[in-house]
Amino acid sequence: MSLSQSASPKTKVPFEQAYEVYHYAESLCSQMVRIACEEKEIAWGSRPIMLQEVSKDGNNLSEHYLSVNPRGTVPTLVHEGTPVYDSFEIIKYLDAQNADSGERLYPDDAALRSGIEAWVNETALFDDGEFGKSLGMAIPMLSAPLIKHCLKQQSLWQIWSGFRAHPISSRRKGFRLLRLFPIPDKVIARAARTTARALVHIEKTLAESDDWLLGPFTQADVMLMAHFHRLEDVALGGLLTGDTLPHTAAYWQRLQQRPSYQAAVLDFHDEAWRQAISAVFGDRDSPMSSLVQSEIARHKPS
Ligand SMILES: N[C@@H](CCC(=O)N[C@@H](CS)C(=O)NCC(=O)O)C(=O)O
Repeated sequence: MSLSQSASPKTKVPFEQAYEVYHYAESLCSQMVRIACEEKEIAWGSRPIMLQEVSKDGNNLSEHYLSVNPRGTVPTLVHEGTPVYDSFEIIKYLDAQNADSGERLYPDDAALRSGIEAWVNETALFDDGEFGKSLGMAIPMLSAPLIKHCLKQQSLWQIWSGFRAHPISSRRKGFRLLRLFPIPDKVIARAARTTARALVHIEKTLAESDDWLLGPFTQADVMLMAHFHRLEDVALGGLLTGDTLPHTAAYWQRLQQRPSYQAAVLDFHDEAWRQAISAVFGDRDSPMSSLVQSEIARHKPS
């Protein structure tokens, strides 16, 4: 089974700048690609997209955007008219095309590449992946209460018709179910356990490197920067401060100090998403916080 559509033949799309990114301000995968552009010091044209699950005015399933990305997901990189899909592939593509500019995010060194690949597998959001299995497939589940809140701002009719054309059948169904029914506890609990295990793995890895995840700053750090930001959005940011995971807490501080965090993440806020965060969590910790904490305690080396 192919987890990526990057290998499919692509039709050229109109373009004005060499690099254009179709993206949604608050999407995890869009953040990853914007961070990579900043780290690579690449000038890019912004093509903002609104997601149907965030607003009734969403245009990711419009005829126009489906002609750019037939799966209707963001981000898409368009390089001189050629679309490139999947954030984790886009980052490698940007790095290969601009090897001499900015940070080397996916260096030639074979050992480093295999380390990066393992972290890409852990942190990527695969279109057809199993939700809850890895950090990349768990974080969207932890975000589900925010998406549910946004979906509830839309009428049942808007949901029904809005998602009718979603090219990914599991999402066509999933967004409608999320609008109608409570999120099953066991789904969220699995995501919380996976997140805890991944954080302990990150902590152990950092204990040996104490700089970036694999030594030099790479694609793995780009992807984690976006995930950690999302943990804050879902009121689990407390896991990244204090003494629970000290190496991870210090690493998160270092990540936030990189100019790319400001330029590619903090500078791209969307009102509907921010409003969902304050409506769902306010100033409270996530109800998942204690479960994640106890799982961390179970897996953490004493
Ligand atoms: N494999 C893709 C996943 C992209 C993806 O699922 N993006 C989300 C936002 S983070 C999206 O577009 N959601 C809209 C939808 O599924 O309708 C990637 O890595 O870029």
